[in-house]
Amino acid sequence: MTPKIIRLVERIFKGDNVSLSRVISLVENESNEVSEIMKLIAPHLGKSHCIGVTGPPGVGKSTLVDKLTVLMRKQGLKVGIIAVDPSSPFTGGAVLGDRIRMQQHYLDNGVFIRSMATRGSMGGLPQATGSVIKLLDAAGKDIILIETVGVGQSEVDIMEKTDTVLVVLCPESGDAIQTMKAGLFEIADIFVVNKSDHPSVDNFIRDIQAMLQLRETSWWNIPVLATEAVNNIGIEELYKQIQLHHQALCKDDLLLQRRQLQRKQDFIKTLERKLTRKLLMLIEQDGQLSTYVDRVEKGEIDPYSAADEILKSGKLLTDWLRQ
Ligand SMILES: Nc1nc2c(ncn2[C@@H]2O[C@H](COP(=O)(O)OP(=O)(O)OP(=O)(O)O)[C@@H](O)[C@H]2O)c(=O)[nH]1
Ligand SMILES: [Mg+2]
Repeated sequence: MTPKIIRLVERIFKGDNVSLSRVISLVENESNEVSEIMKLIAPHLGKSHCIGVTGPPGVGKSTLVDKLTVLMRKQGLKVGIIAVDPSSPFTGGAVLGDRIRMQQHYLDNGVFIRSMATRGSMGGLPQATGSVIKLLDAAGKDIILIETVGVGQSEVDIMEKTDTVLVVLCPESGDAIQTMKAGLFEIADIFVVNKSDHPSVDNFIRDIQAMLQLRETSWWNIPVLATEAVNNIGIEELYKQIQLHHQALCKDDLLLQRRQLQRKQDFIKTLERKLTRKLLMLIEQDGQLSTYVDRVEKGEIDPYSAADEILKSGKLLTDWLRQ
């Protein structure tokens, strides 16, 4: 272990947000120190309550995160916010009003805000998201809020990485059926119908409740809550439900099971990433392997037979992996 890295990680444990920012950048840039950092923080994980806030663009996710943060800070909780969205007000890309609204949190040492771009992640969450959550957890944040725009692959990702998922909709965001199609229905622990000042809010809520009744009952009754985030209406009830969900998770050991599953998936994905990187490197360097690539390119052998031959030749594979 490098003393410099050990010192940096120790500063994170003490709650130093500047060091935390630096390490997050290292992780985002896939720097060589990342493995060492992740090893050092591993024994300190699992304390934060991680909340995903997802939904279509413009439904009021950032406004909700802002208002929830105010309540959490009133309780003295340390809050980490990850905004996976380049146009979010957290990144400064949005209209002036939003930026002014967030400024109170920027001045508050108990709130750490970080934005991440979705580039290169094939529609899912950025690859570093899981590691950034861990860093915030190790830094002693009681609550981690992750705002993502609910489109495509990110739904599954957010469910795998968080404890409680809020799906935020608004009556303007299309009908409830559309939401179900978008894959948002399966992942919600709590439905938030924001912009409840909209005239068709009651119908919208009824539609969602009707669809929820078709689902099998489980250990948790998914609430459908109306909020008007911009005017701070319904936020306390929402926070109460978030806490109830967390308590229910803890009571039945479900949180433990969810964490175990997360660790398993994390391990498999890390291994997969490392093996892929190694394989790509070997294809460049190893004569025998690049011959296979050549033959596949020329159509002399089909990709499946080539892959099978390589895998069957156990010795070749172990030699390669050892390199
Ligand atoms: N009428 C009304 N407007 C709201 C409400 N909540 C938020 N807004 C407004 O809706 C707009 C979008 O809010 P954001 O919080 O930025 O929405 P978002 O979901 O984070 O948007 P993206 O991050 O761009 O997907 C802003 O102008 C808010 O002021 C509400 O309850 N009622
Ligand atoms: Mg936003």
